Amino acid sequence: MIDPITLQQGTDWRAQAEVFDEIFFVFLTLGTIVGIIVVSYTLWNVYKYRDDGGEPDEDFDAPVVGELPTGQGGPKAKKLFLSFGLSAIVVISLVVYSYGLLLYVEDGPDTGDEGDIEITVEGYQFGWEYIYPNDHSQQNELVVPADQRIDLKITSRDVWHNFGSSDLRIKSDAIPGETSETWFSVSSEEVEEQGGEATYLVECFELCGSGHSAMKGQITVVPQDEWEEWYADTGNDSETENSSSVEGDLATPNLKASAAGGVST
Ligand SMILES: [Cu+2]
Repeated sequence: MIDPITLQQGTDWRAQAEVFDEIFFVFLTLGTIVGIIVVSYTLWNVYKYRDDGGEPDEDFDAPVVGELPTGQGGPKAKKLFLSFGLSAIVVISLVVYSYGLLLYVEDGPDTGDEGDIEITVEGYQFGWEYIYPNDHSQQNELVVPADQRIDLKITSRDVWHNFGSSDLRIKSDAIPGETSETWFSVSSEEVEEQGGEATYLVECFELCGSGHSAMKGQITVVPQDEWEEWYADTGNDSETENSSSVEGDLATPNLKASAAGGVST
């Protein structure tokens, strides 16, 4: 289980990973509770109404086709409405609750004056190219600052791919001619915890050809000041490598390699 990634302590930013883990936990807990109640009640009835070999009870109010079950002596259909009512309350609350959280996942946190960083991700057979706002582009390793909202515009230059990172709980289609969007953010606390550089595996989640399983990349999150220094250096590089090989790119996925002009092949 991956630790939840908390964001910007003191603000109401939450990482997608944290939101999805919470939804998962709530559904798992409720599902377990409802499951235990239903199975226990069923077993209890199986025992209560077992065939004990005796004569059938004349007064037994058996259900009749086309009529609401009355229950034994109680008001009409009391149990039926009780179970329908309870299920409706549980289901409707879950829908409202999840919908609210998923709207947040869609829109992302409000960045205020801070702004966000918009990066274009282009999938190709077989790798990822990241294009920064200053037109700097590099293959397979995406270097971003901590405590900042990163917006990804994802597309493809050949076939359908799907850009995703399980750790960050992000995943989005990469389709030629179309752009899909997602965002993520990693806190500086998390970066510190991972020793000054937080790394997350990127994978392709759409079978896209023979190199699909090797179509891996990496998201590297570094402290703000370190990133700014690195980013300033990328401004004057005009190279756009068009390597189609993943090999070697991931061998040295560290900041120093990228600072020297993109991860080279
Ligand atoms: Cu792919």
